[in-house]
Amino acid sequence: MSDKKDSLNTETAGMGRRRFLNSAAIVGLTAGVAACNDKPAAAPAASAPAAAPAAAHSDAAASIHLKPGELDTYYGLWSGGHNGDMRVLGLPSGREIHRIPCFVPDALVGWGITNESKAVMGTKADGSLRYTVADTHHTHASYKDGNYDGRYAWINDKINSRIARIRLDYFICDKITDLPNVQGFHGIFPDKADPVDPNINYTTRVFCGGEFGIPLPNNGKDANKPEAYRSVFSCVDAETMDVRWQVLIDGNCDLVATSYDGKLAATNQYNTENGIHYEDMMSAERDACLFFNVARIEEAVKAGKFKTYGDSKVPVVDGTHEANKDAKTALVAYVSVPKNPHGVNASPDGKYFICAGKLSPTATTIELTKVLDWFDGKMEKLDDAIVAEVEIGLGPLHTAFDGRGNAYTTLFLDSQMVKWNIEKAIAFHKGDKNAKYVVDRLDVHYQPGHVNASQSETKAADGKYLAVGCKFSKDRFLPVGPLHPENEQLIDISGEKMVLLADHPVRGEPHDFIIFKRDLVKPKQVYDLDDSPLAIKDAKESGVFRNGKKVTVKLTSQAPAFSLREFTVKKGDEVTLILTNLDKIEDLTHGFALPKYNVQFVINPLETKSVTFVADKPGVFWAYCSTFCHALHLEMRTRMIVEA
Ligand code: K7E
Ligand code: CUA
Ligand code: CA
Repeated sequence: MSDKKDSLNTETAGMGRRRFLNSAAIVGLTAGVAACNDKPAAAPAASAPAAAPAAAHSDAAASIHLKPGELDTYYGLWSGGHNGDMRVLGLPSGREIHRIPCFVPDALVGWGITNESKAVMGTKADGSLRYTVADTHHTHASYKDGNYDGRYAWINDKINSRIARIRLDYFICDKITDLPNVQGFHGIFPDKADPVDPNINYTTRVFCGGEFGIPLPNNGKDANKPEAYRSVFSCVDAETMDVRWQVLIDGNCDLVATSYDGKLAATNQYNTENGIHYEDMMSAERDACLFFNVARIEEAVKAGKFKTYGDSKVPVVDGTHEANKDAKTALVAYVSVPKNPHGVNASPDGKYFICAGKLSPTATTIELTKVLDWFDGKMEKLDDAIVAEVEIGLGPLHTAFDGRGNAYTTLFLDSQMVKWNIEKAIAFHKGDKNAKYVVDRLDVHYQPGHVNASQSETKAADGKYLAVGCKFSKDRFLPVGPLHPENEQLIDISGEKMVLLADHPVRGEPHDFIIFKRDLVKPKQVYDLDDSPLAIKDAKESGVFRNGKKVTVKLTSQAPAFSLREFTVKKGDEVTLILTNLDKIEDLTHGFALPKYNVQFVINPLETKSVTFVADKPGVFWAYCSTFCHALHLEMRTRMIVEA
């Protein structure tokens, strides 16, 4: 296919070197793997398209350069990778507007410093943080009527198996939950409706895929028994953030998708083999996409048909092959898909899940009504739910949609985006060999992983912009030493052909993101005093309040002064300082920085925060406002005096 592919390139510079690298990578990845050595020659390429017209390119490019003062039309919520936060972008400009700290401390807002943030993050008995590293991959937001409703977003931490919730009214993280029985928590997806109650047409559950098998319970006893290593699929309550239930499966979970009717959730699986080493994990020709029957699982939990492991009280139902042979009672269906698949994505028309092949050059399209037919005993062979399994290129990973029947899949090894038509792929699979399902190919730079389009995973997919997370940037930016940024590329998908619009460098390693219309969220810009039970509602309530060795300092801020000019404590006191910002004007944020005590945080209008520390160093300490707020900002200080 390479020759045909070359005719589609709009940029050819560097192509030879890249193709050389790719072939080397393929040889490494596919040694002894017949399925992958089959060049996807049968894949019909788009009919000899010319390079994108220059005029179209410059028009589209112009639309992403906003004039000063112009606002973007879309929000993007981006995984912050190892920074453990969520990035908020404006699109199409690609400007980063905000970062929401979740799993890792943040020096600007005092995340991991204030008592409130430590309560969310979790502390050890001595008050220190449990974890200060993270690896966020996947982020998704809550739904109503098949579109985002602006309530919540969620993001995972793969390292420590935690899920964080972000409130989209204040753009802050308000809860973090540990998943028990899980290591390598990877994919997340909220449900979009309740499987039983038709009145619940919004998100009430978040499903989480556990990627690494571990001995259950993981108590050091079965480390050398491969058969004891298991993975579970988890359901978290969207409101309480408690883990409702888990499903023990054969093989592993990777990424997650949910149906629009709430009946099905799915995870792709690359380690059907339950292998411990990578050679074991790629020994089988096919793996699976697992479908969870949500209503049946919840009935089984209600009926008490579950186990628990170790200290965890979370009910775990049996989703293994052995226990799920009878379709009429099965909780889980194992649909066979080619070798080590990656992403699973739900098409915006609600009909299909698409599982990308990764080590197979294919995308598998699974029709959801057929999976339900199997559960209902109306269709005998589960694999008949596969309505297309077509070759699209090398290393397919993730898929986005334009709402016009087209899918856009990243090809990691080919360093390309491929646009393909789902109904034509189904026709081709059925035997219509003239069905040209590949619509377009576009080189990206380089090795793309995640992809998402504006409104892609909603019923309101609008097919305007596509963002691609490229894992390697190589020569696309000024060199900055050995650690390269990644390259996020923006592509115009409003026409038949994809048009590359922009490169954006990004610090590693974001993985997933969503893009939605700006009017779907209505952020508040000022807190409410009642948001905190500790709020000091009147500056006159300020003061130092002693209870033995425990001292509470109550302080308010109003530009350009703190309510106390100074406060005195004694060496050895445990000091809890509570600060309310009584300024109620939008954007009037103050900071509180206390030298030598490792205290720094910001307080937004009408926000209250607190910190607790032991006054172990005698002396005078100038606490100052650390956020420029007023012409007298530098003068905005208070003195902490610690008596020896
Ligand atoms: Cu493909 Cu974590 Cu979604 Cu990365 S996973 S790319
Ligand atoms: Cu208050 Cu600067
Ligand atoms: Ca495998």
